[in-house]
Amino acid sequence: MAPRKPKVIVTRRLPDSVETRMRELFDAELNVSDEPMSRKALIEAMGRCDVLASTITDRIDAGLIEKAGERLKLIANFGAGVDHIDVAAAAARGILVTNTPGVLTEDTADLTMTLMMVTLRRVIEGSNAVQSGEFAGWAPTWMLGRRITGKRLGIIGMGRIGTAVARRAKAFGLQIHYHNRKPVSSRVAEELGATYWDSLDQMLARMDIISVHSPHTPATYHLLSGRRLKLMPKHAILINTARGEIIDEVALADLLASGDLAGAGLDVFEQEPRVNPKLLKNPNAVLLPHMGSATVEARVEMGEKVIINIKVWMDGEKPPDRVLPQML
Ligand code: 8YV
Repeated sequence: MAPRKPKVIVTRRLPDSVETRMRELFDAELNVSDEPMSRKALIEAMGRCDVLASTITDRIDAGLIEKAGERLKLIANFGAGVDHIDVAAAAARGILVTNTPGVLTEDTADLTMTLMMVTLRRVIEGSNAVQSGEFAGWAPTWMLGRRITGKRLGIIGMGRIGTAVARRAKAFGLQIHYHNRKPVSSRVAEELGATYWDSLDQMLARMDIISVHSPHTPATYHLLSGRRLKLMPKHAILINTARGEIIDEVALADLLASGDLAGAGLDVFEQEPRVNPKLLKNPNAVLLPHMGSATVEARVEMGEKVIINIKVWMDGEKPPDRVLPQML
């Protein structure tokens, strides 16, 4: 039986309205400083709470779960991706894991389109040119990017976010292609005019833009390996708003540096917050600090989902957003 007011330790600062509600409903301990928790601090927290409200900056591996106290029954993650949590180890210890899917879909899809357009149309370079006083007047052959309409977009991972990107991209006149574990329903395929590729290699070799939307799991780690990245045409660009680990970042940086790939728009990196120095120096790389879900609305709704998951668990029911090992 869950305690009447469970001890909930919140590992990072969350929106004010979320934190206030958490204090009303739970015995909530907030992180006022917003400093990411060290491993030591996490062990200490997991030793004395009923619920840990975690974020992506907490690496909750099997070793940490092994040290968790008897009280810990729920890890209610603020975020959809749970690759920073060993879900199988948690399940083996009887600890539930929940996440916050759905509420960040549209915002992440918007940022994906932004990256696509900013990369193809050289928006950052153009803006920097004006701000640095380099703009000497319009010229017919200066600052030329590539047209978006009519290009082929290959989406890797056609879940909620991949599909939301496809809908937007279709409106921009892109041809939709995708690689997924299985084809989408015929209704969705028809709506999007989408072409399914069971071979990722085949799709990569034929697209103008590739956008990554699969979760990071052992099966998708370096899915875009050096070998696969080399299959992409030289003029193509690569967009990633999913997880850095899905792409071999060193290989990508090398291909961009040698001009064997035209550009990349990246919101996520393999070893955040560290970014490959070769990428930092490359004008064809548009780099953002993991802000796919960074809207006021998404972050509040993510917090509300965390609260609902804890509350439902507290009431003795199954929380709606359970993540089970077999789902990964
Ligand atoms: C979140 C994300 O901001 O939800 C996810 O999986 O990648 C981000 O949009 C982050 O994970 C919060 O923990």
